[in-house]
Amino acid sequence: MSMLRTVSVSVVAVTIALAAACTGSTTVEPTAPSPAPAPAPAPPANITITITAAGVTPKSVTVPHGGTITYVNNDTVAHFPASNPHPVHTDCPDIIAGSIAPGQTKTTSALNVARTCGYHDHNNPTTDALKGTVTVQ
Ligand SMILES: [Cu+2]
Repeated sequence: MSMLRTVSVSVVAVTIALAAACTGSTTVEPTAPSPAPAPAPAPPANITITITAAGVTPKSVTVPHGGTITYVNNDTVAHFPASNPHPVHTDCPDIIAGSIAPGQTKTTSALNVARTCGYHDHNNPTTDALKGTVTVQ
């Protein structure tokens, strides 16, 4: 009798221990997976290209899909950024905003075709400082 009681108590104790272990395992949260590194922030949707007597800055820009370019003419003469090739400007006509008077700015329409385009100043088509590259993502 006493032996049976000991066995029964042991079984109960083991059952409680297993239940506790089981319960314990459910309360331990699995280690959360490390969050993926944040992607690089997208470039701003509007990119500014500044034109001075020294040339265009920056020489190379990247525009997100649907973004625009604003040309700022800080020179004392008109400039006319235009897609290559001169004089027909057929590569990327959407990056053309027209002739820009001194002190004025002009903004393109939304650029929706992913490609890389060279441009030049249509008024000074051989001036390297006024040439640049636009990449539309
Ligand atoms: Cu031209």
